[in-house]
Amino acid sequence: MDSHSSGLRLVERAGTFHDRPALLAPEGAFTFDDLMSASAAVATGLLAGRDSLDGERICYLAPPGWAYTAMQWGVWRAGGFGVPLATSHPERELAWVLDDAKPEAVVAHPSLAGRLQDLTNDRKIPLLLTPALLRDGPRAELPEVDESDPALMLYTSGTTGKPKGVVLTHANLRAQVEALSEAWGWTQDDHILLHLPLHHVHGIVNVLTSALWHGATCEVLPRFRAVDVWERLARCEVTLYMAVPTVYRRLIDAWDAADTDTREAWSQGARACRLMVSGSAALPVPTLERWEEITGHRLLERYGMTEIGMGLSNPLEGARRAGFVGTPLPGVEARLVDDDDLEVQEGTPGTIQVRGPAVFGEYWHRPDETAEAFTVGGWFQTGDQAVVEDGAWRILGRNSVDILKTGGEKISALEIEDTLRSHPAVADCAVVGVADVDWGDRVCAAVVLRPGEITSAEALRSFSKKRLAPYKVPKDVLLLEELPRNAMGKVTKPAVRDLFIEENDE
Ligand code: MCA
Ligand code: AMP
Repeated sequence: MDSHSSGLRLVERAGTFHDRPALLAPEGAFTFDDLMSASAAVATGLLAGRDSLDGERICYLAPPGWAYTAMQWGVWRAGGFGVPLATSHPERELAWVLDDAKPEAVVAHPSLAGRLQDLTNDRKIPLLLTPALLRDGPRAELPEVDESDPALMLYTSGTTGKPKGVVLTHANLRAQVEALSEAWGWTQDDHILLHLPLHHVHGIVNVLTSALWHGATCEVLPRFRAVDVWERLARCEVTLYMAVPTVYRRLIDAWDAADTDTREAWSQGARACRLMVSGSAALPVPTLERWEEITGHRLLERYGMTEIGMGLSNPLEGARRAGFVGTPLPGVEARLVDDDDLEVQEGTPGTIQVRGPAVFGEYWHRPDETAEAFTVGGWFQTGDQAVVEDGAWRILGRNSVDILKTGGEKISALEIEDTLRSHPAVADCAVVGVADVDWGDRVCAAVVLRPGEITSAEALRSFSKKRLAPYKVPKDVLLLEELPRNAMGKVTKPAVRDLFIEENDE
């Protein structure tokens, strides 16, 4: 019998689900008892004789699945502060997180450890491997963990260039999960499919943690492939599905490309689900409509953010209005304000502010940015604009042109510009998001070269690829003589965007 760490409601609940299936992962099938046992082993290994990790950061890098989950829970049960690393990130991005989070140890799955070897050596951080931590052996007494302690650090892009760490406590995570529990009707009998990256709230909280909180089953795919998702749905076991609009678009394309019998089997499988959710970026109405045609499901669109978890959601029962994200979830206070921070009336656009137990407390070691993010009364300023019409919220866009959303990934145009400017041939550049049916915002860069320098769009893309997460790499690069500027000499981003639209129209 494990010594269940108490204090964490998530872990206490898991202790009551015993031999119910928790994860169907690429590594095999695992019950809640397995998860309790493996996470206790991980916690014991991380503690190495100490009473508690006392909020020390532990970074972990593992493919989505069993080792990842056992690691996350092990860090929590040892009193640690988990920092999931992104499997898609090149060394430069991983280095940024290590230097910012300053973990006491990094844990890696053997298949990914090579990426961290030099980084951890240079920084003298111990690099541990998942099999060693998962090994069976005597278990330590695990600490009491306070729910106000930090649980997860998730990196998010802001207007200030480099990503910053959002500190979410166990209490924040619990509030985020509880807000969705009733709203989306979770039960033990749910079976959810997971292929979203596990360094974001969407995959970690809405899918993985919510499933485990409810004693439901989470089936993890090694990566997203449209055909794999359809084939899993076609088995009629999945009850819940959540994804970003780009994924629904890809699923529609795969369905359109399939033969009649396959289409029928796939659609039938999708119809067996009880709920399908879209979020992380605006769901185009044509995608919503086409999905409804082929599966009978009217997608439930909701609005969230790393700093707040989920804020607004269409209803489980009742009308889901196309183009709208519903109303505040239970436990979430939300309002719309004008530039003077005064609440606006229904029908008037404003900036969304959110308050409540799910909202984060701080950006890691960034007191100034934390203070700027909140306004009088403890309201978090999301930077998103919306309007309420007939009681439902409609997202209008962001206050900043420099924050883009591509395939559900939030990125900073300024960070990409800084990277391009570090290329010796680049004199100046401007990165913009151009509306795109597949990606939402298509990342495009207009670049002016230094006099006499020669390079190609492809060379600049591969330069970026070595330094940035793949989703930040500009899809289109336009070499220009000069950037469009206003009378003050400032680059006019809407004019840059128009250049790409003209280019595509040709
Ligand atoms: C991959 N690529 C991308 C993206 N993903 N480019 C732009 N935007 C992206 N998001 C690049 C690849 O590196 C590759 O580049 C090319 O695009 C095609 O790759 P492909 O294999 O087709 O892509 P994929 O690996 O299938 O990924 C597409 C994806 C993925 C499945 C849509 O991006 C994804 O899972 N997105 C979800 C992200 C997410 O969970 N966001 C939630 C955060 P090349 O051809 O040059 O090699 S938001 C959040 O958590 C809040 C709280 C919320 O509200 O939910
Ligand atoms: P992230 O920082 O990655 O958590 O992304 C959060 C941002 O995604 C929000 O601030 C919104 O701009 C955007 N977002 C999330 N859900 C939606 C949605 N349903 N419609 C439009 N934008 C959304």
